Amino acid sequence: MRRRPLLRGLAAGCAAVLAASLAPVPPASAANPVITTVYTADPAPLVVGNTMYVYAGRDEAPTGGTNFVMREWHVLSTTDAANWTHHGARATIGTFPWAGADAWASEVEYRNGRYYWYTSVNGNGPGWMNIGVAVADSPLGPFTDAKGGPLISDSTPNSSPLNIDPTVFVDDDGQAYLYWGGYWGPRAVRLAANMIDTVGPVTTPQGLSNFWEAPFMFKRNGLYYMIYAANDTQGCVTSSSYACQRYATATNPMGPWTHRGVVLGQVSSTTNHAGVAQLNGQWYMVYHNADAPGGGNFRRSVAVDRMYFNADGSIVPVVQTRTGPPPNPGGGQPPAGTNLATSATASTSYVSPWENLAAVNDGAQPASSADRGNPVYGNWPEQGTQWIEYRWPTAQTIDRTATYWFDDDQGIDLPASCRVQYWNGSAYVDVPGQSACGVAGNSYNVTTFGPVTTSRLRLSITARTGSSTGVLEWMALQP
Ligand code: FUB
Repeated sequence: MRRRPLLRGLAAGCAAVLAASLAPVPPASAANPVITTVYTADPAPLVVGNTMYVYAGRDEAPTGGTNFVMREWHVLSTTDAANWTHHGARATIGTFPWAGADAWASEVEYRNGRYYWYTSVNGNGPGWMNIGVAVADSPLGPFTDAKGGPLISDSTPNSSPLNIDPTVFVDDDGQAYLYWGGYWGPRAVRLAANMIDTVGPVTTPQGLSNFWEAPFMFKRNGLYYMIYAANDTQGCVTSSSYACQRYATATNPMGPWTHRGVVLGQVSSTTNHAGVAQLNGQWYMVYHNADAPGGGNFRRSVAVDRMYFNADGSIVPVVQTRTGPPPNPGGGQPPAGTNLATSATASTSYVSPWENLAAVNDGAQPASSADRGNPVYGNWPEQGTQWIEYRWPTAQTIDRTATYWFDDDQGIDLPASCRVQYWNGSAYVDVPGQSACGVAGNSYNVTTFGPVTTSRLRLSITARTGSSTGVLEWMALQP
């Protein structure tokens, strides 16, 4: 097995197990690194509603240390990508009775009401690093060992030269995939529905050019993305002791992958480990560096910055900042007034069978246009102009509506345009004098007009070319 200086400091023998500290620390101010009270590394984000949780290992190496000293996995969270709460250690080596050292990179994935924390950890048995899995009913735990032994170990057929850095992705059809690996050895396998067993052979994914370690998988607009650490000097890093993040895309979750370039350049620590998530409608990369006071290669800290996509799905290389992103609270407050929509009967030109028309007037408060925390209305795969409509048993007087659009970043996009209409006794016509029918995401779009008295109000929605549309909430307000 080849080793390079980057990982020469192995914390073998670190059997001390620290009790998890469950007391949250008050929000830190917006800046990179996001917290400086402890050193944190290998961040993996998970968005639940309008909260981004980041699962990270804790670096405990002393000043000048040349080995990893890692015994705990911590949780950080934010609702705006700028202000962070440190929730302390939520899992430790002691969470896995069969393990003894090296709480290396991890990731949490949600499935069927449970949160599965996949970890790199050194077992007490033969071999070196393993993938373990703990489970909890909440993103903050308490987490307990889900399996009683490693999910992946050196004895797993075709395992990686270094079994570390798990990334788990659950696709829309419910199939889960595990990728992991180090020492240039990426590996992939399907997971069973229970999330703690593998199904089928371990494969070696193709196309992850210059893969070194630290894969992270996500999906956007139907395309699968894998970011991963590479350490080549062909456009990646100045010295192969360091690493960058390259990325590849695929139309199948098991690959083959097409390498697309560097997405995060060299950072101030030798290791480079990152994850990607969308919060309140905006994309972010979390990664680590050595920028905290007293920081170093074994005293790393988590940072966050915005991530942008080009129209062709390629990623604009992330710009590392010391300020971090501006606050993105998302949501937006609904306009004041009596919402007559909640007493109306809704109908539509089309609703996808797996979506729910009742979403439009259920009174739920969206966290963002991507929020699936409450029912959503969508009309995929229909395109062109679609409509939703309210009817009341008796005429109502209305002078404004407020629309919160749904945008799943896949087949459903923000619309090109919309109009508010009412039934004039023989046809639907535009409500006269209406202000612009807004199509912004992540907020309520208020359309005002002179009071109209009607028992039938319609929102006519015209999609962007090639897309369908959706609505999280459509309010009809009394003057
Ligand atoms: O933090 C320990 C190891 O360093 C991780 O597992 C790797 O990804 C690298 O960041």
